[in-house]
Amino acid sequence: FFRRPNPIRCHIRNVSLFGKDYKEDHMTNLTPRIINNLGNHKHRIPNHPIEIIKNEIYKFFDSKTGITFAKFEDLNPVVTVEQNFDSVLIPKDHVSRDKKDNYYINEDTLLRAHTSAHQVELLRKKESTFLCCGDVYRRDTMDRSHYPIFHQMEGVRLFSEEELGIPLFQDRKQRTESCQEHYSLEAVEKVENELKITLEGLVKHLFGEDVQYRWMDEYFPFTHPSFEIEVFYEGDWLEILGCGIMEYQVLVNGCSEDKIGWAFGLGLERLAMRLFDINDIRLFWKSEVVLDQFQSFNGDFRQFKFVLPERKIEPAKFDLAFWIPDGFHDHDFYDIARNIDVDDAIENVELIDVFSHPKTGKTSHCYRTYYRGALKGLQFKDVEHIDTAIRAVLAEQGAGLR
Ligand code: FA5
Ligand code: MG
Repeated sequence: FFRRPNPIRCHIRNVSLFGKDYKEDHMTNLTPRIINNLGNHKHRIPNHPIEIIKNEIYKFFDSKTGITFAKFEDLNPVVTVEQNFDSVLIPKDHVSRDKKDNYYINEDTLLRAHTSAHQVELLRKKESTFLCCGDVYRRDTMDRSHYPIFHQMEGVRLFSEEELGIPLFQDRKQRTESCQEHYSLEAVEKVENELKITLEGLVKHLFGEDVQYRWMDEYFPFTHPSFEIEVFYEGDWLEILGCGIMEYQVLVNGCSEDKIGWAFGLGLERLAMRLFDINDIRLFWKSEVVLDQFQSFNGDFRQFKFVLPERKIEPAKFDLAFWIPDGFHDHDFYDIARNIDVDDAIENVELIDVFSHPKTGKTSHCYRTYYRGALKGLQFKDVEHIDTAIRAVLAEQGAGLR
């Protein structure tokens, strides 16, 4: 399966991944485009900006926190539904399980959508203080800060009653906004404080003491309370990580029911974009150019300047309107486009019009696709064949082109 994907077949049948065979079923939506890039993890390519950020985070945790974090960065991205969702308490009917958002290999197996998929498995191995880094996969929108494959770093730290020096547990009957029902308020305050000091330290370590950042309240099924950190970038707030006090049930699942802990998950591309001013996420996949420039990186973030490729031509725009087949979602369109656009000619896609016909009840979508390479501008003639191939796949899938 390392041949170029056939642009017409949009998803796979039976497939072998890392030496294991998987059967197709009604959930299968993994595409050749993704399969061909599977395991192509940037966090392990020397001098790649993603690897540089990873090492810098390791360096921070090794030198500034005073304790040792075990490191995992080679865990299989093929995970079970149980690992990705159930083990971290994501409810059966939760939207994040949706086929439109994930690459399913079949109903039991998918490509991990977050590194949190490994929390419980590592806890069960008696790891209590660890960093876990990996490539993650999501069917998402197409624009300059979203890519179907990106990299996350997970951090977990557990504390025993002995380490914390105060009682961990108290039956509080009900949870409140700031505390789960099982833990004492003092223990939660102490761990939350430790988490915040650690992550603020990391943000300042990466971006400098005067970085503009803010804490936001969040919700995750596997932490409570939960927070996010955003940093200021290009005139706006950019979300870089989610975190919180681990749900007690996750610790129970991980056979660590006598402890309390914090966890975080951060996006390495987002950090690298902000740090090196890499304003187009596709650039991380242009290894030749990126590695060439990072050859001269000497470890000094404040001095290093990434030179963005100049693209003189404006994006070429194509509009495409069609009656959608049953159950069609905009993420399906992006994935059809991505599967054909193997060289990343598409900069972004916008759903610009949705219209329901009052008589037939049919719904029409209109997408505007902007073609411009991450390295160079593209002309109509360079990309026309992609537009044609997208139309062919849509027609094959029962879309009524307008
Ligand atoms: C999660 O994935 C949680 N597992 C994080 C977490 C771990 C919370 C542990 C609590 C405890 P979220 O979907 O928000 O959360 O993604 C985390 C980070 O990944 C985001 O803050 C962002 O930096 C990055 N990210 C998310 N989607 C994309 C994408 N499509 N492209 C690039 N980066 C992304
Ligand atoms: Mg988020």
